Amino acid sequence: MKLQLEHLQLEGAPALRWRHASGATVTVLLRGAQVISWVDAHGRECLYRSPLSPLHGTHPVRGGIPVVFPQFGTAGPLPRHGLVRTALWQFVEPAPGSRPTAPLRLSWQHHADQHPDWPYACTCVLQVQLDADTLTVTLEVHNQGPQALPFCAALHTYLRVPDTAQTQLWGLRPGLEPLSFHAALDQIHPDVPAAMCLHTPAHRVDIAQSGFHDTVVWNPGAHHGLGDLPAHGHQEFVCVEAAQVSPIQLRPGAHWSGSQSLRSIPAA
Ligand code: TA6
Repeated sequence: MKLQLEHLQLEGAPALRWRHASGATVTVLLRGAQVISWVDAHGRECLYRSPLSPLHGTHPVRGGIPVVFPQFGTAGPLPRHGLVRTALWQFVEPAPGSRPTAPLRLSWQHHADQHPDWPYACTCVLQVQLDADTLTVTLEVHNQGPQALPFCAALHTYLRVPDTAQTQLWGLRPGLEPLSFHAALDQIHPDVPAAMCLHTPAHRVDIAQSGFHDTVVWNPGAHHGLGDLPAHGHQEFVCVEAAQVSPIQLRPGAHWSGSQSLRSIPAA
């Protein structure tokens, strides 16, 4: 299926939108290579984005799929969740003759002298693969320096739900009761099996990950106090994040990649 590519400005922010023949679309900001919208073939917006979070400017956009790299949270000297989610990425033009369904790629390059607290040379590529009911996002890291590259990473996915009170996350661990969302929670689940499901009465999203060892589940709850989230915004999303919270040491010249695949399935 051919993907139609559109370059656009959203609230003054450069973005790309790909449209699948099924009608599904994905929209990605060049800033942060952040997916900010995924509409499935049934016309359902599957990701949450806060109406109080502008797309332009310097603050991270709250919603969609923020890319976390090379630091997770505040576990290190860099800004929370690292450097790349507010950086300008470059769209990688598809090679001539590449398949029409080739994943779409954006790249970010860092030189060892660019940031005193992170003296490493690397290139990251974010790949976005869109099908009728599935979105797969892959983060690739290439260590271009002479020493091992230490990093953590995550795809910090905000899955939109009608009401968190009627939402359950299945499959975090075999035999574990599904996770419900009646209060703030911020959980790191190591070594998650491959497949999970975010279930609501009218819809579910099957979630699979590879390369990332952990899954982080987050909802800020009613007393979130976040200036870029409406008072009741916490009721409209659950973050299910493919994450590598424990640091990876990537050998010189080596590559690493991690993916999250999301499949949107209306209730029968
Ligand atoms: O992934 C969960 C988390 O680390 C939470 O602790 C919370 O900080 C959330 O990420 C959002 O972080 P942000 O910097 O986007 O507000």
